[in-house]
Amino acid sequence: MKHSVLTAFPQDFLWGASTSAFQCEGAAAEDGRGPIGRDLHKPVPGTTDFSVASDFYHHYKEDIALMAQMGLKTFRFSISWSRILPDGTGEVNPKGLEFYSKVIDECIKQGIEPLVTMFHFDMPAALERRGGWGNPESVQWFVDYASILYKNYGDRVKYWLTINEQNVLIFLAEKYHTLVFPKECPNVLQEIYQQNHRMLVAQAKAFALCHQLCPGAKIGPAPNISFVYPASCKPEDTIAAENYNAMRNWLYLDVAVHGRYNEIIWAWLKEKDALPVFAPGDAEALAAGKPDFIGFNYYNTLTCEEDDGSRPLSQATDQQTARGESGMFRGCANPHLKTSPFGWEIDPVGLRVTIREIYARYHLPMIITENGVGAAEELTADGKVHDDYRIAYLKAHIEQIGLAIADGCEMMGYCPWSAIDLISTHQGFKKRYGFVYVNRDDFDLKDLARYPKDSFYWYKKVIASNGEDLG
Ligand code: BGP
Repeated sequence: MKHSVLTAFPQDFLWGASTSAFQCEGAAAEDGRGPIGRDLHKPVPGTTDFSVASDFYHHYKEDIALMAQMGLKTFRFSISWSRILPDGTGEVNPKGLEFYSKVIDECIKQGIEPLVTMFHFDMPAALERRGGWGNPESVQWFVDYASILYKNYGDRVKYWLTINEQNVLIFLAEKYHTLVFPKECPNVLQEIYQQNHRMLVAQAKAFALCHQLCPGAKIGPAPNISFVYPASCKPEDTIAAENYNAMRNWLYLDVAVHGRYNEIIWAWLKEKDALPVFAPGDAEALAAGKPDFIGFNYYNTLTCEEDDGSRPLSQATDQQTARGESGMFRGCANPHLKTSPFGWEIDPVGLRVTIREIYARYHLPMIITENGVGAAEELTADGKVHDDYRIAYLKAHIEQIGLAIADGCEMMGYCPWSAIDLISTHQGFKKRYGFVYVNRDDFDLKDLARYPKDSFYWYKKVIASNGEDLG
């Protein structure tokens, strides 16, 4: 649809930016924080560990002041479960509680709405030792943790997100061990989807508890949604794309919003003898916990074709690369799209497609909780970073959000990844996303000084004009 007049961004649109605790805080062993699983494993060769990260723990005031200078209306950050509960359950760490209280207060003082993710890829090591999401008690662990957050911060935090990219945890589980597997695991697929089920139940209970303990607050999920295109108009390719969409995207949102499983995935799991087993009360919990909005991370779309068994299936190398599933779909490259320096396809129009599709399916307001481009960057001699490619990337995506709003979709906000430079999930500090350069490398901590990049000043203008001036 071509629009002759574009609808303006809503006046209360939440222009923001995102980070996550383990990727930016550092202070890994400070003030009583318990280790997370990653702290105990060797980092990917050639990349830093997570002990110092961007040292947000000690720079939070300066960082939030920079965010305020940029004009951010919201800051999406995550709380480290093991900073609040070093053992994952039981004794609360007062210093941990205090840290996030100070971060929240600082945001509010600077006129920035905190948008809090409860769990972003950082399961406490103590809980991993007890089996992680493989332990049936994990549902209650998460609910108890959520309850502590609501009771301590619910007076100030109006927007909550439950689990970051649960779908990524699931589809990378076997390859990257994003879940903990029991020693004896005869049916790996069933185990993965059983753990997935526990997370979904935990999330639904966290939705309900939020509404009970924090009246007026709003809560949503935060999956990574990559709409899947069929490689051609061959009908079988469309079936494959529907399968892939169901498995990667809709399974998570169908349960979160409607409290029931996606039928395509249910049928596939049944055929594989991998259906999750419901504990007593699970069905009721899924039906009772409802989100107020949908948060989703968007980096690109994916493309696939029919898997007719004639060629090997593509393997996912990371969260944004198309993969294959025997008899369901075979991921392939999209010849119409360019890729980022780190190999991810770039598809701004796909964001509009994704927004329209999510809205058609769920009719809830949406906030984009991550979107951005990673690049290797260097400071110039005069302390600048000329990230024109980031400006071009974000501009193209914001234009598409504007078009989706004109299409009638309800958008609450946009939080690019990331507010400041931080450590990539598996490519270290050399893959930077921030509006603010953090002066360190993978193995040289330098002075950790902050330098606004060109994109910082550009985004400031975008926000000041409420999305009218995209430069
Ligand atoms: C998302 C994660 C983030 C973030 C981002 C960029 O999947 O939620 O934590 O890291 O991707 O990915 P990467 O760091 O792998 O480049």
